[in-house]
Amino acid sequence: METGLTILKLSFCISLVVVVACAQPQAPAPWNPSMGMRPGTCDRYECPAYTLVDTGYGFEIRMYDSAVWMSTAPIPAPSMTQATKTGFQRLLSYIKGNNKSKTKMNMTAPVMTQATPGKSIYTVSFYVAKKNQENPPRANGLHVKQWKPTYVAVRQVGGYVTDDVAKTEAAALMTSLTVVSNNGTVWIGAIEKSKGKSPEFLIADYNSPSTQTTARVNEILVPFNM
Ligand SMILES: *[C@@H]1O[C@H](CO)[C@@H](O)[C@H](O)[C@H]1NC(C)=O
Ligand SMILES: *[C@@H]1O[C@H](CO)[C@@H](O)[C@H](O)[C@H]1NC(C)=O
Ligand SMILES: CC(=O)N[C@H]1CO[C@H](CO)[C@@H](O)[C@@H]1O
Repeated sequence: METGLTILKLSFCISLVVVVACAQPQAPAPWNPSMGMRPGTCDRYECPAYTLVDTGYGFEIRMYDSAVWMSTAPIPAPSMTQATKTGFQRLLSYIKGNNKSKTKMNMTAPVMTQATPGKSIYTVSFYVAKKNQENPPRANGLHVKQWKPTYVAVRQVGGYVTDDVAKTEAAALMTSLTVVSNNGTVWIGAIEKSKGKSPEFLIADYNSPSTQTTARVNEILVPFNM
């Protein structure tokens, strides 16, 4: 009887433990847990420079150098993928010389898309090649954005990033940042503190439209201040 009760108590405890364990936030397994996969496009095109600050399971913390980016005006679109395509066409035309000084510029990567929370409006940006950083040609409908050195939490994602994938992966990135990193830091605190000052997240697309699904490298970026 006594033993029976103990077993009952024990199994009750075990099921409690299981319930508690299940209630913990669980990030989907990262596509690339080791991270640090250099997108192939960065061998052909100039990519913005950064310093790797820290790594952890499914994330990287980078410090991007100060740089000039070119951004579209907000684009209303039915989806992020559509907005990225539309924005990319505008920026491509810009670097091909459709600008006020008719300057041709080198292609760069990635194309960054920023969603406006709760709205189907997106901003698409492009890193300006080093040669044109000092004096980026102006163009109708495009804005020059000077980025200060910025901390960014990054998660790499394969395939095509739809709005739903972006939301799931951004949430997974946040969950992964609640865990101690390789250098012993828990980064989520700094990120939550700078919420509101930085955009929620950006999607970096490194692929040309013809890149096979399996070879596509995208990144979810969450900028933050320290
Ligand atoms: C593109 O980059 C190459 C190599 O850095 C450079 O020689 C060339 O002048 C650049 N072209 C333009 C249009 O900026
Ligand atoms: C981890 O890296 C960050 C950024 O360089 C640094 O601020 C922090 O002190 C490091 N933490 C440890 C425990 O080394
Ligand atoms: C998009 C844009 O601003 N295009 C301009 C590029 O430069 C030419 C020539 O000056 C202008 O006609 C375009 O309006």
